[in-house]
Amino acid sequence: MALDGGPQLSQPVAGAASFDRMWAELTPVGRAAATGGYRRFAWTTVDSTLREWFTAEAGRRGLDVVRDRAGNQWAWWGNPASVPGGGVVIGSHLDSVPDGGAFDGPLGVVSSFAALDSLRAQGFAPSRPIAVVNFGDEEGARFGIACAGSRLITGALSADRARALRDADGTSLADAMSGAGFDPTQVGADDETLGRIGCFVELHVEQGRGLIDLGQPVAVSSQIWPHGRWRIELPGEANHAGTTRLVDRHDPMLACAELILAARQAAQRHGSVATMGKVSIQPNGVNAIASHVTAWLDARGADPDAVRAVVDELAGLATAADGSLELESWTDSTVFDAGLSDRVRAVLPDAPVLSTGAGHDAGILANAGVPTTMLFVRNPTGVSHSPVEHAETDDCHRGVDALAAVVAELAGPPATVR
Ligand code: HGY
Ligand code: MN
Ligand code: MN
Repeated sequence: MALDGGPQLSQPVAGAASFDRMWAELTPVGRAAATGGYRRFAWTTVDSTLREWFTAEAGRRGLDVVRDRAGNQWAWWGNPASVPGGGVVIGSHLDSVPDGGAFDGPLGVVSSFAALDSLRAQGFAPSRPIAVVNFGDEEGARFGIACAGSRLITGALSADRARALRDADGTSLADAMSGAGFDPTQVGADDETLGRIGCFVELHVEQGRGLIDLGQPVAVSSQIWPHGRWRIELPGEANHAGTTRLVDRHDPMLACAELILAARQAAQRHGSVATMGKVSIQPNGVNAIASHVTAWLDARGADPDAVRAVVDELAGLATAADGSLELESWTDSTVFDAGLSDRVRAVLPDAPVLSTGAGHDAGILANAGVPTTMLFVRNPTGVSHSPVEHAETDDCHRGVDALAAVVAELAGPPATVR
């Protein structure tokens, strides 16, 4: 179903055919037949397949692939050390949340390779190096820290803390990296890599209804809401579900239930959003009172003080239940680079400007001082982090066209007339 609105494609996007080929190749990787959702977790065999795919696509285009100190992959067209000020970087991530959608992340990486194909088909010769990046572990689905790859190279996540992170099976990030053939002893902040980035433009599927309600296929992003993750520990006392008197029970599930409801009510009152989508119950038996509950809070909002007010309320409840609430990651409000966004908007005059409540590697880089902005591609469902997430093929092609036009503007020969 082609959606109306937005610039009609003047001619078939040269990158459309390569987009469609790459998309078809990626679609089965890490997809669960039962739900149609994806499980593309960091440093797993699925992740290795995706990284090998990335390297192969770069090789098809004669791009030099390098890995940085977090294992993020950079496919360069041109030598990034050849010009002062660094190159134009596009790309996104390939990993997913549990049972995630097909587009969150991969749309940005595939569109980036296709945009380069489009430009080359038009005979474009860049005056600045261009890179396509695959940021590893953006979702933090396995080890719990979102944007781990970009946080590591910017120093927002320390190497020691990262290496010690453990997944649900107790496997450390360091061991998972080693198992995937990446040496964890080299992990750390990577100023050399950051110094190669002149600007970063991340194309991403929209994770909301902005574009569908505006009848446009592509938007430029202005900012990312402040957002964070907190871990809540609730102790209890294991006992028999049938023989233990109610008065004798210390059941942490009661406090957990109270916190889950309180998160929604506090968010409502403070004009924020919050959910607790992940809960780990020990020993997790039907006929056993839980001995311990660990729950994770995700809270966000346009106003960081309002988000903090929500978290403070929940911290009080956790403490009252003899538990704890600890910050796992926080990203300040991110306003994208005005000058870069203006240049992008000059190239895409019909594109509306949207803020987002979704976190991205673009936000981590922006907060590290890298000139950054984002493009969003229409998602007619408005749903994300779900197999329902979608983008129409025509809109994906329009996204490729838009990204190619942006790269031509940013990496093309200096305009003769400004
Ligand atoms: O959680 C987020 O907003 C992003 O999808 N990592
Ligand atoms: Mn996501
Ligand atoms: Mn994403």
